[in-house]
Amino acid sequence: MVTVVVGAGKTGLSCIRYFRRYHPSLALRVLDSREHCPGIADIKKQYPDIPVMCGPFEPRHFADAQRVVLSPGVQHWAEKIKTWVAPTVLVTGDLDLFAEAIVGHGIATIGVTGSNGKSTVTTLVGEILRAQGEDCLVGGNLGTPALDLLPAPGGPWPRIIVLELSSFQLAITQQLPLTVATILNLSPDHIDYHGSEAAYAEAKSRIFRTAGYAVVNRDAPNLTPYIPHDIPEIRFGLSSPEKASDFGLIMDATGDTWLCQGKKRLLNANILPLSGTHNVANVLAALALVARLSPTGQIENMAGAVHGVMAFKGLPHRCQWVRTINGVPWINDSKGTNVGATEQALYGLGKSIPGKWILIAGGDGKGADFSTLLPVLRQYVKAVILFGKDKTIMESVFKTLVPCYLCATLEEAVSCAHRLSKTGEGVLLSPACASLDMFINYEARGHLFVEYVEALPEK
Ligand code: UMA
Ligand code: ADP
Repeated sequence: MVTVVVGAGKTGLSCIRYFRRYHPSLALRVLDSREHCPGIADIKKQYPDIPVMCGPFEPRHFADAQRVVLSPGVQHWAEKIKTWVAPTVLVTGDLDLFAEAIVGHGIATIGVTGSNGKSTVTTLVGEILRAQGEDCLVGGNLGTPALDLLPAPGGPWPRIIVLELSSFQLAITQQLPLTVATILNLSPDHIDYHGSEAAYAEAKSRIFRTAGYAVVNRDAPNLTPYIPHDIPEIRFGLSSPEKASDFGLIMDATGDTWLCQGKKRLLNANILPLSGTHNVANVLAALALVARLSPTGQIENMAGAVHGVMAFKGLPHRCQWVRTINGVPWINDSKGTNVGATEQALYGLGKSIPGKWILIAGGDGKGADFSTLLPVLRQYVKAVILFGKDKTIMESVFKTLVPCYLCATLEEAVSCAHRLSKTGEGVLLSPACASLDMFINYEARGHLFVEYVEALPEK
């Protein structure tokens, strides 16, 4: 009998490492549906004894399976694979292995999902905890697979693990005990993958299935059906906190806005290093998650927490300033991979310049409804420059409202924006689309954008 690891990407590799360290006697097989899978060479070199098969999945690959572990990018195969194996065979994801491994080690876990802000909040929670002197690790969808956060057998365990969790990962996870969990927000994404907005939301809601506490965004009423009633919650939002345990904003008599828990002032909102109201929400969510880890539900070491928030200047490719040319700021928001993110980037940056923005967008739209961007385009955008697979779909939605320019490449889009821009305006790359039609990932897209912008002549 063999354990079948499906997917030879980062997750598949982390599963192999985990099995070799924790269950070295298990027989393994690795499958990947791609004929040319990027991870194969590494696996063959490091683990020459493990059979690896590339190409379409077939029932024979699973005939002798005793367990199947699916990577997030192939979780939609779960139902099909279940028909190929005996009913007793577990078909799960890497997070189920993680859940099994942490039993009895007394660690606290925080889970963060949502359509946007996951990486920012996950990283910020880690920064706050570390600034408070806590022993904590961060990973999951953020980049380091959850299993790679585990120590070698017999090694020291961290006290806290913070995981960014994607809808792909949650859809396949059966049981992940989280001390505190949150869905930050919910806007359409990955519709092509999950089939419908409801299926996407249902996958996200699985984060609460075995959670101890829920941190709830009170500004997101569309999340209400997905919040369980049987676990205690604390809430965050951009209005005044309703309860003493909740997080929110309160304006003082001098007009300063404060991040507060109940009526207790924590931080002045005007001095936060992260810009945009969406980032104020992200900081409130991170503080709420940290508070809920403690038995009192309060932030125990506020000085450490403030230090952590103030030291965090944001992650690359998220509304990151690149250069100012002739009074025109150029901003890289390559991580704006869905309409909700681009909408918030534009609302967040909108008023920061005297003129309007030139938006560079496009790529793989994942079946999204781009018309939700129309109100923010009307308010803040002078022109949209489109490139990538879904550029003509986007043009058909935007063209009655703003001038649209179609380009074959990102480089051409950057030149076009340079030509159109005037002092007082700004240029924002926030594609509202995935990058995979033209780039390896959003980071490669962001790096190229920065390279092209840095090469532009002064006007
Ligand atoms: N694939 C196949 N056949 C296979 C296996 C994978 O075609 O047999 C394809 C997938 O459809 C996908 C790509 O290969 O397009 C990568 O899939 P994967 O499951 O092998 O990915 P990993 O390399 O294991 O990386 C995954 C996450 N990727 C995805 O969910 C697609 C990474 O999140 C995550 O950092 C990593 O695990 C560690 O936990 C990236 C991501 O894009 C950042 N996530 C999506 C997002 O944030 O929107 C969900
Ligand atoms: P994720 O990991 O969920 O993709 P990130 O923290 O990487 O989220 O941020 C990606 C982009 O999403 C940012 O560049 C910004 O445009 C947008 N964004 C960040 N936080 C929020 C939020 N709380 N609400 C809406 N949009 C957000």
